[in-house]
This record gives sequence, structure tokens and C-alpha cells, in this order.
Amino acid sequence: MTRLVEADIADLNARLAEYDLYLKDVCGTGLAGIARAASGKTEAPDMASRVAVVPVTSGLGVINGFSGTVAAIVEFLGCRARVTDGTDFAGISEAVSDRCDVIMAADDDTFIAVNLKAQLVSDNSEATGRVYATALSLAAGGLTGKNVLLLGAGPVGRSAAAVMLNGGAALSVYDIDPDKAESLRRLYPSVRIAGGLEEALSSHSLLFDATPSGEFIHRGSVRQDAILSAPGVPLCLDRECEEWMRGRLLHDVLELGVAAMLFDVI
Ligand code: 2YC
Repeated sequence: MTRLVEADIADLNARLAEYDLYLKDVCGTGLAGIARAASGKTEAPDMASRVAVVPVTSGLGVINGFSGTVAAIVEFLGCRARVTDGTDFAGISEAVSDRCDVIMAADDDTFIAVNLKAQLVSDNSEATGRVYATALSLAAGGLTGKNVLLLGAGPVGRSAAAVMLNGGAALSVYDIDPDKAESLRRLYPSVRIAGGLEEALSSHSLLFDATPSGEFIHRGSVRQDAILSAPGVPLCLDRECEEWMRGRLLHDVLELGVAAMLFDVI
């Protein structure tokens, strides 16, 4: 996953309610509903769970606003959340002393949610692929027998592929690294490898972008009826195409992934 910068999440908290309504419009349910569907759980989530978000200073260090934004998303979803005063292991110690149920924390490579009591863990890349595939399925009225084009066969794309194939999709994959596309096909032999990007885009109305490339898809390349589920950061569409696809585009930089991680572990 691409490393966020402060500007990516600056006004995210203020837009949560509006984004939730947008998701309800596109998918028929909002952030919590999509995340609960993606968790595959039938029993009710424990909304009394208390969540601690622990800032991590390793590697490139803390991203201003990251922990606070994660906590705000968790609170929007209905659980109590706080950012620990301490960072790293001091923060973990504080979370346990405060009897928090769930710890959420991210270093440069891995972002996890851990339920200490239930001994459950959720990884952001796996959860993000799964929740965005669930959102595409909800927006499309199911994927059974439908052709879907997956752009990007990395960790998020691989997780999404599992869900979409399990949902009955006929999946084609395009990756600028042919070895990555080929390794996905070895994992899932029914997957077809798309030859060229433009031809693949013009022949698919269900699209999934899990690439870290930005603004490489333009309005002329996308079908009128296309729906795009795009966890990839930055967004794969140029500005004009993004506007044109409003109402048929699922994209954010943290919200759906954090929601999925929470409902995976509570
Ligand atoms: O503030 C902190 O605690 C930092 N250690 C957080 C670093 C997060 C790095 N990862 C990312 O920016 C992206 C996120 C979308 C989640 C996964 N990768």
C-alpha cells in the first residue's frame, strides 16, 4: 500500500458523514454495513469494544493526523476510541493498562487491528482488498457470472481476487509486471491475463484498481456503464474521469479499510 501523507487525510474526519451517505447511495448500505458484510460474520459485533490507536515512530515515523483519523473513523462507526499518549511499546502498555479491547497500529509496512481478548487480528491490506471487493459486489448487485477486470496483482489485489472469485466473478487481471499477473493466475487458474490495458478497460464494466499508480485512466477509456472499486492510492482516474464517474466510483484512502479491520475483530 502507498504511504499516506498528512494532506491525504487532512479533511477526512469532516467528510465521514457525507461519504457514508454516498456509500449508501452506491452500495445500498454505508461504511458499517459494507464492513460487516465483508467480515462474513453473522453474530452481532460488540460495539462496546474500546479501541486504542497507538502511534508508531519506527522507520519514516509518525504521519501527522494518521492515528487521530483512524480513531475518528472508529468512533464514527460507533465504538469508543482514543489515541494513546505513549507511542510504540509505551502506547501498547498504556492501552492494556487502560483495559482497551482492541489495539490498532501501523508501521511503514503493516497496519493491523488486534483484539487482545478475542485473540483476533486483521491486516489492512487483506481487509482492504476484501472490503472493496464486497463493496463492488454490493454496487453491482452481485458478481455471479459477471466479468471483472482487476488492475494490480499485489497484496490488495490478491485479497480482492479471492473474494470476487468466491462471489462467482469471471476475473481478468492486468499488472504492469507480467510476473505478478502470472503468479495470480497460478494461484487462481480460472483467472485470465488481460493483454492490453486499453482493450481490457473498454471490454469490462466492472473494474477494480489495486495499483499504486495515479491518474492513468482517462474518460475515453472507460465504458458508460462501468463501476470502479478503487482502493489504490493515489486514485487511478484523472480529475475529469473522476468527476464523470461520480456515483459509480468507490475510493477512499483509509475509511473502508479501517472499517473492515474493526468489524473483523469486534
Ligand atoms: O503515524 C503512525 O503511527 C505511522 N507509523 C503510520 C504509518 C502508516 C503507513 N501506511 C500507510 O500510510 C498506508 C495506510 C493507508 C495503511 C496502510 N498503508
